[in-house]
Amino acid sequence: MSTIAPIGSSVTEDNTVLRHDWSSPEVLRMFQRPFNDLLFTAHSIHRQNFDPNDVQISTLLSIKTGACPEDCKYCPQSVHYDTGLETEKLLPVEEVVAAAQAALAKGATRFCMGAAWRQPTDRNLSKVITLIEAVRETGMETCVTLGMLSDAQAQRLKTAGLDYYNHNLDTSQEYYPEVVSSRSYGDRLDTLKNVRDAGLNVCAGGIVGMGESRSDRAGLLVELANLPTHPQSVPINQLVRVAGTPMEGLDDLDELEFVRTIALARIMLPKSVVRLSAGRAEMSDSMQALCYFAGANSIFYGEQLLTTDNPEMDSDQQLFEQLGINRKSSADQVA
Ligand code: SAM
Ligand code: DTB
Ligand code: SF4
Repeated sequence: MSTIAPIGSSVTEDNTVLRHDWSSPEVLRMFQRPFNDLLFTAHSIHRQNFDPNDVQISTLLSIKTGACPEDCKYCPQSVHYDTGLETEKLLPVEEVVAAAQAALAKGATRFCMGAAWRQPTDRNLSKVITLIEAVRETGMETCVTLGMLSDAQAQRLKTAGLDYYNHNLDTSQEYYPEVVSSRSYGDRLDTLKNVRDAGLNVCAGGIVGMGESRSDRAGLLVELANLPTHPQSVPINQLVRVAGTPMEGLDDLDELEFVRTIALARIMLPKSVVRLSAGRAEMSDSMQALCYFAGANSIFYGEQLLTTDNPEMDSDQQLFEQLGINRKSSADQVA
């Protein structure tokens, strides 16, 4: 018997109710639940929707580095901050394909290419399309993150066979102006609409540990879950505090608060793949294990993210063995 969707929600083929009517006060109340209760709920939902021992592996490559005109206060690639980063023009196709083949050999199923642009020009988009087509030939899934996109640009990427487009909301609407002034939250939502309407899979998440409040973390998750469809992939980044950025001196975020954020992402976005993204190099094994229990089921694998360090591949492999985690061989993780 099929379930009828309550107002403000949709129902999947297996009768899972996906809500799009969350409110921040409701989510804040969940944030405040006893830790064990919150994790039990999140893990139960995780088990209903995924194999709890599978983790999907993506690898990142910065295909155009630094000199970005935007002023995102967390980002080492902004032209506004002196982080000592060496800028690099768009990489040639041979270099990108070699990196994709190496990632495939190490067990990654998706190759994500990031460019430090506000928005690609149509000429640069053509060059990125050449890269996407070449990476697809390796058999890997492709993801790109290039900044804002018009509807026509999103369509071009879809036609080229791109699988995922990453575009993060980063934080709540209210806190966003504290983080970025060179674009608006509305700009981010417009690009996500263009990506969704083109039929691309959406990868959208945010960053925690930027000095935001718990209610901002709740607000970010509300924005993501109340989109017309849940993003297929949800990266939750912990701020990497890079010297030279305005956020370099911020305090540590409490570890358990980060785990709570993952648990809420799992509860509110039950069918989405939740990626434990930037910041893992500073997380203990036990914190990462708690994140996997709370519902994280994807990571970036490889010694570098875009410009900053990620854990050594050997230590990730060792942790996976200790926890009995399998690398998922395809993006289809449904139990
Ligand atoms: N320029 C494009 C854009 O902003 O959409 C794509 C590249 S940008 C580097 C991709 C994402 O990386 C950002 O949206 C942000 O969420 C994340 N990011 C950048 N710097 C970070 C940092 N220091 N710590 C954690 N996440 C970061
Ligand atoms: C995402 O949410 N995190 C990744 C990916 N999407 C593009 C980027 C993390 C960047 C961390 C800082 C750096 O290495 O430059
Ligand atoms: Fe540019 Fe993206 Fe970094 Fe912002 S996050 S400065 S848009 S590369």
